[in-house]
Amino acid sequence: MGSYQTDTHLSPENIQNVKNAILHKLVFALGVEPREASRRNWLNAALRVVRDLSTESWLQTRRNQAANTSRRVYYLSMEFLMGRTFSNAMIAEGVYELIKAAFDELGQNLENIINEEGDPGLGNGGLGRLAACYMDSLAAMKIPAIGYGIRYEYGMFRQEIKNGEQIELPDDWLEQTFVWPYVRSSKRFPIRFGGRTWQEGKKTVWQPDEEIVAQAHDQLIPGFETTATNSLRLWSAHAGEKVFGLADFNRGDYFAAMMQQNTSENVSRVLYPDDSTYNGRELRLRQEYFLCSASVQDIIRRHEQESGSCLNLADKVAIHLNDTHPTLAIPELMRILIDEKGYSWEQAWNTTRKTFFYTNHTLMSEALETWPVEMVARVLPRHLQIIFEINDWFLQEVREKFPGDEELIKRVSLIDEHGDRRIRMAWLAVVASGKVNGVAKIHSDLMVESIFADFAKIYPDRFTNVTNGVTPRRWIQIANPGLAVILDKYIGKKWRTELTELSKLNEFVDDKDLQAAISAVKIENKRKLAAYVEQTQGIKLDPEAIFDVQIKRIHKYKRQQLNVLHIIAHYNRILKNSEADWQPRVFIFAGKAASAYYAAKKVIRLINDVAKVINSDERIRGLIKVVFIPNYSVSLAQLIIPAADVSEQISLAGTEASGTSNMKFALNGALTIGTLDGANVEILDRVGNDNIFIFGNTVEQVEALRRNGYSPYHYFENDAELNEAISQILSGKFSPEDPYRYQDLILNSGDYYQACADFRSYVDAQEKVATYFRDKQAWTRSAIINIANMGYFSSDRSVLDYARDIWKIEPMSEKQLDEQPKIA
Ligand code: GL4
Repeated sequence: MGSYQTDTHLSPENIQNVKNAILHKLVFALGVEPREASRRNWLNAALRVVRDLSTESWLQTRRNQAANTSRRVYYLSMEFLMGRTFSNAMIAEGVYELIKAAFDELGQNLENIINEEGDPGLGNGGLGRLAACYMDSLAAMKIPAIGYGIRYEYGMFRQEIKNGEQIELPDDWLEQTFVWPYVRSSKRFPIRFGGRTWQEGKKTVWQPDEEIVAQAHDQLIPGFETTATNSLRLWSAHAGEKVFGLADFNRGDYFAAMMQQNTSENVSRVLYPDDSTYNGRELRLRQEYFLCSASVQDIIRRHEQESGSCLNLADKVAIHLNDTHPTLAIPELMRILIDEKGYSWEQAWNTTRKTFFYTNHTLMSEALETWPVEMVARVLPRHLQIIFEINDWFLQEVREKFPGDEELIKRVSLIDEHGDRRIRMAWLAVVASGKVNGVAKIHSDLMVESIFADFAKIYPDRFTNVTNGVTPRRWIQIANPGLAVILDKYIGKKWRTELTELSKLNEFVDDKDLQAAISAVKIENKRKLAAYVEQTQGIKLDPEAIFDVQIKRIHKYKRQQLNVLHIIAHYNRILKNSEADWQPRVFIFAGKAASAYYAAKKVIRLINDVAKVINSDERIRGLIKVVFIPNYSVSLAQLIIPAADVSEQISLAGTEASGTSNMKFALNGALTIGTLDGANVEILDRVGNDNIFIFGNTVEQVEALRRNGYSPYHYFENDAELNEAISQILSGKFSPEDPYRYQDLILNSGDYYQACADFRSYVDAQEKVATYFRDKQAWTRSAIINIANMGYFSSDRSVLDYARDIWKIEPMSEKQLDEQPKIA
């Protein structure tokens, strides 16, 4: 133990100890004098103090896991959107109040210090944030797990809005020294590319022509109220000796040699800023292989060290693929087992198939990764051979099961032979995985009916569902401390690790004190958000108005354009009857558009153009405010979600695999307006029809419309309000300086996501929202029902489902975590 206590007992002695510890780090770790310390210095000093606490548990956990040789899961993901670490670590270690007290005595405000921390954007959106919630839950649930990802030098771009348009700027997050991770200089692995292969007898030899080095950076993942502390290991790319083109050096061309170093380090330079669209560039392939090769080498090294050999790998190791991005781990494991460990092909394949598990996160065809055979032949020639061999084995199996069905063979072959030959990565992931899951009930059902229908016939037991979840530590305790206090009072403190405890609130839905407390906290959160918006954008918001929020990636299928159409229709209604008693409304948007996604960027511009016209129209007396909050991030989500009254989850049915912000909003007492899509369906099941606003066509209706030749013009011609709103956009009402700006937006682009078809039912649902909101008591009662019934959507439940049904891993007991003698 360090020199201070870890319990939250706020004795003067404990506070003094923590104060001393912070001062000690400030002076001796950072070399800064207290009187000249900036907020960031204080943050870094305190982060170090908390890291010391976590480090002790971390080392202890590793030793106990190793001694137990327990089965572990390795979670491979190209994205981890972790959010800030400081508050999370403080609450996990139980020292939040102590540190706050210490800072009070040091004359510093803890909240300001917390807000000083950067927010590493090493992910795009839901998929990356899910990985982060799972890391938190795996530790809290004491499941032995290590996350593997890439330490991008530049994360998701920083978004600015200039003249209504998105501008992308580099996010130089490493510029601010980030003291949380440990650099593990001894954990380096060579990553090889290119070259050629040949046979030496039965053995295949691969001679690569390029080698770079993967260097490990470990972030501690402290489990909440347990000593269990897992790791997230992120790899950075470095020039290996071999790429210092010797020839260049010998010629005395230092500069050319160093340039090559730059190229190899490109691999971990920047995150691809695209959510759910596959990008076929070679650098992305290299990034994916870089993650896979470094992680698999590390997994094997650890396994050999703990078990003495490589033999029982599949008994001890589960490797989880977060979407297809890390699928190259499959041929990489095969390669190492066969070429380096001397396994036979059959042995290697049997081990591999028992080791991997795969989650599919989207059905959108444009997201399905397929790599050109030609490119893989060039970059990873040995892996291509292995993939071909897996394909031969697999197609043989299919031919035996379904003799004579050559059409089936073509459809399921790992190689798509249409046009240039391509490897279908999702097919490879399915063939090599013990289990394949979708992320919400409806998505998992559609998955086996659509993209994986053939595979579901071949491997009927392989497919399953694990509905996504979110961590209550970050999404209630940290984001909404006011709500946490209320919950503690009414249902006790256990909800933090047993979220189904929330159902106890169902007893109190009519309790006037609870209702008053819940609405007071909501108003308080709305004030906080309003202050931020006023300070950053100069727009004043009325906290009594409905805060209606759509925050997520900007994408046509998520239909921000439908939201805008309603806003315009609502604006028109007010103008036509301005004396009526309208409910004031604030419409809040945030989210980034992929930098190459033209239509999505146009939607951002439309939102801002509409905001400009409506916000400055005095005739509507501030009854509508439209706000686009730039540079959406995890930290902004923590500010915005607790302040929402209405959660917009309006994707076209069948397109949003699950969604996770829908869960966070409902958990924080917002009412959902949503389609029967993704996890909305399961939220409806739990809160009941009276406490959610469901609208729009079902998956079946959407498909029927598609089959019968959907046309947006039909709706445009038959719905006067829709007609008016679209006509205003098209005629330049919101862009008078450039009236043709939105010509290609809604009608002319064919409205693939059927916004026009759902417009009427959406507007009607929005009417119901406004009317219901006037009945404050009924609204708050519904909000409480939402909170009370969100217990299922904890990521603790999700990871326990994975551990039990997919990975077959037992959580460790506190006793097991404490077996090995302490280090210090
Ligand atoms: C996503 C889905 O779009 C989203 O619905 C889901 O909640 C998330 C996590 O499972 O995964 N798939 C991709 S790709 N990006 C996502 O955010």
